[in-house]
Amino acid sequence: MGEAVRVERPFEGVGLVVLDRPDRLNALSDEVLLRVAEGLEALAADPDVRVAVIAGGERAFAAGADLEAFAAQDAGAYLAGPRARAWRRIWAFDKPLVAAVEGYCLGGGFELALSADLIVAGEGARFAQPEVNLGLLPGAGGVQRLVRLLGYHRALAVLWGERTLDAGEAHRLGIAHRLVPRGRALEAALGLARRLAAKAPLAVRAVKASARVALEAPLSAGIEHDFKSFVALFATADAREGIRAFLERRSPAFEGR
Ligand code: CO8
Repeated sequence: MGEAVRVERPFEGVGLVVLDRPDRLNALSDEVLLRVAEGLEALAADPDVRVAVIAGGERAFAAGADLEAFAAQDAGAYLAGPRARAWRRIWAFDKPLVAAVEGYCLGGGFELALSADLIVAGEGARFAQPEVNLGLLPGAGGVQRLVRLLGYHRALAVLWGERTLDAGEAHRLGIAHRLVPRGRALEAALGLARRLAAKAPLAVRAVKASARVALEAPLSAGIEHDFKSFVALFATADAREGIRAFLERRSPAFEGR
């Protein structure tokens, strides 16, 4: 694992990916993106990890794509490189992923945060998509996700770089699930991860899979998917345990089976 990205297991059930390239405000080089993808895949494959958190530093979650690296590439080199696939690998992470955002969360950095399921923002966080100022567009899902999140008109103001969202606005608009004092996003994200890790893991992951279907499928197909998923969960030992624990007025002990 390279130095720019660390993968840790801070406590049972939770994995942590930290972008640690503060001198470049965590700009997303090929290496950083690859390490994030590899880190998440390692956490996905680890049966002891139920939830992951992705975090940057105090000044920046990530200030977007590495523009020095972009300057040295043409479109052919970009296409042949690992970036596009790395983004798909990140989106394919199938356990809950919480982003802890402090400071700048720009361009590809904003898209990385939007690739998570929940965002915890520290006051002082700033979200923007400045790509059009560079002759680019948010090519890693930012346009599609922000239009779905904010609606067409509000999203365009952000996507044309006319609107930077501070942490409070991001929270009011539903982009950030929680707003916490500056410097407390990681702590709050880890607390959230710990709570999610205590829930029935197969059910938590099935909800994420269903939510992904909801993004793509017509309503009737989505409901059909959810029904099948519900029946599959009904057959799990964890559902037996969860229901029994409720009736016996005790905390459930879920095993992920
Ligand atoms: N790439 C490379 N280096 C960067 C980047 C970046 N994105 N952002 C900051 N840095 C570097 C600076 O060059 C500087 O380096 P040095 O100390 O050697 O001069 C260091 O980080 C600190 O930055 P600043 O001195 O600029 O700090 P300021 O506090 O003055 O400003 C800003 C902070 C406002 C964040 C400013 O650095 C900035 O505007 N950065 C660029 C932001 C940007 O435009 N990001 C979007 C990039 S485009 C993109 O993300 C497209 C993604 C599309 C993905 C498609 C996939 C298919």
